[in-house]
Amino acid sequence: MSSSPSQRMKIGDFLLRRLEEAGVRHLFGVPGDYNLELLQQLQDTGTLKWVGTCSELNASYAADGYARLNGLGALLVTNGVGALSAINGVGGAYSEHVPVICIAGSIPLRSIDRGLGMHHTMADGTWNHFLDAYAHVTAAHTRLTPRNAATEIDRLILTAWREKLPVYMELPSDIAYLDIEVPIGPLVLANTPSDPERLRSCIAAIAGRLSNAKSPAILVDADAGRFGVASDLMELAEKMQAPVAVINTAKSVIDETFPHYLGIYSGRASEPHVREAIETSDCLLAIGYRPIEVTTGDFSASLPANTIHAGGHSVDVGDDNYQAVTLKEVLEGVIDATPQVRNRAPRPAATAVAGTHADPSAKLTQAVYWQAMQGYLREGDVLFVDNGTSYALFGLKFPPNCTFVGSVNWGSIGYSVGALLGTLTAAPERRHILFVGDGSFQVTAQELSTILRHDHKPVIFLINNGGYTIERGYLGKTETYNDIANWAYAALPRVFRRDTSARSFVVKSGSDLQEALSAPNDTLIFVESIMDPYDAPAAVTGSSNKGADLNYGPRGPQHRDNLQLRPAMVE
Ligand SMILES: Cc1ncc(C[n+]2csc(CCOP(=O)(O)OP(=O)(O)O)c2C)c(N)n1
Ligand SMILES: [Mg+2]
Repeated sequence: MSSSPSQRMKIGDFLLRRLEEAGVRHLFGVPGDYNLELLQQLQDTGTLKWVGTCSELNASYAADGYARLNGLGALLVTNGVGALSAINGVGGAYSEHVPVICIAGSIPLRSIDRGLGMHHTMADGTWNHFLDAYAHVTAAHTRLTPRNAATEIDRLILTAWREKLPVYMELPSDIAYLDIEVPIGPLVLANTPSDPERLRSCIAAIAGRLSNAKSPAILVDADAGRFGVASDLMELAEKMQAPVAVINTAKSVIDETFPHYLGIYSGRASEPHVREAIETSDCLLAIGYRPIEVTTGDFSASLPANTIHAGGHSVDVGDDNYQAVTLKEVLEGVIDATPQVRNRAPRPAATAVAGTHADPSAKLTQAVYWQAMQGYLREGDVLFVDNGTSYALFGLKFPPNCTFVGSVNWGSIGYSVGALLGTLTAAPERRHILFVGDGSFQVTAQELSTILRHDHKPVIFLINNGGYTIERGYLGKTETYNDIANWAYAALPRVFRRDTSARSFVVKSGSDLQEALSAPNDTLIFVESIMDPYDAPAAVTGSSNKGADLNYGPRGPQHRDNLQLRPAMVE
């Protein structure tokens, strides 16, 4: 035991106290007999607020959404059945770099010691299946015991926060009420400081290259947001008079009204002026860049060979690799060491895109829909996108201080509905807008009931196009496997809460949509828009078509007649 002052405390109480000290104010999840004792401690101590969800999958998405706005999120599940229901969402947090703490109330240590068979296990006398499963989707995992709890709880919370990755801990149900020796002082969320020499050398190497460059540029991935360096990057861009582009995963990390903001870089799928600025830069600084096919225009992205790659805890400059440096300290040092540039030649600008003019009484189209949505967005919105034609959201320009929430790398349909509960819980004072397709919504729809139960007031824009339109662009344009049941979506708020004040709209034309868009935001708004299954933004169908070539190869079925939804020839 260290010499720092200590006190006696119950393990469960200590866990809740540490979560609270780390800034976690809510816990999502589903009760089970192996975690009820911790829930009782939560109730008795009043530390965190419990937000019960309809499923552990939704709890994992909610904790992820919560962590995106709050810096850390947590969920509580029961042994096995709960843990495996949540593992998709925790895997998503791992893929998307979101610090989520998954706590599983697990079978008693007594049963492990005595080899007793228990429910919610494989009934095969083994105890490590779920711990082992989580080892693959977390930065750290542990089974708490009275001997390790005081150090392991801190290790896991700090690891999640420092790495911006999920962690998993099992709390055996017979130890939560046992007293152990714990530190009196609060948990401090801090990084270990950078190695001074490595930091100095790294800053000098980056600043030297940037200062000598004629056309420096910055390319931003999601880690810039996760590690809280967006404002540093804007300051650096301002000082260098250099353009900043993001990739899809980092939409809105850089304020889109910032004068040096270029747009989204995605290889050949980028606007020409964005592509040129990034690919011809003589010194590109890339932050946390993790390219995959859907963020690189199918691998057509091509960064200059001398690109500097900076991550949360290491930096690559030319032949040198710098360890034991933190991104924040590196950027602060680079800003200080970079001279203010005043006369950089302007970069080519974007060309304006013409709007669509349609008869307001005509059947609603995707083109009219997304044009109307551009006008609906306002400063400070939290904007969600799920998989599907709703990806058109990437093409909209966000007003200042908006936050984009999506799961571009992991791409699990339904994520957005659970995550919406999480962001609403973290920041109820903001306006939250969800763009979701009928197929994605059907996966996690029941969490709308929790959103209504807690009186949240998001705006939900659901596209009812009879199924999986984005998938029709891969394969099965007219096949029934891409069709889904036609729910009365707009009726759901009343199903999920009898006394709801929610405003529901079923929209079939441009004028219907305008009416829905003029509703005040004093309650939940649910807008179900009916659209044609074969109507999709060209960018979405184009990307699905290319995805099919990549997925199925030249001998795949995608080239057969009329098996793929293709971009409309004329818009
Ligand atoms: C958990 C999971 N299962 C399956 C998929 C495959 N998938 C990707 S998009 C999609 C359909 C989305 O349909 P919808 O939400 O209705 O969007 P639309 O394109 O019709 O607007 C499916 C099934 C997935 N991404 N995640
Ligand atoms: Mg659909």
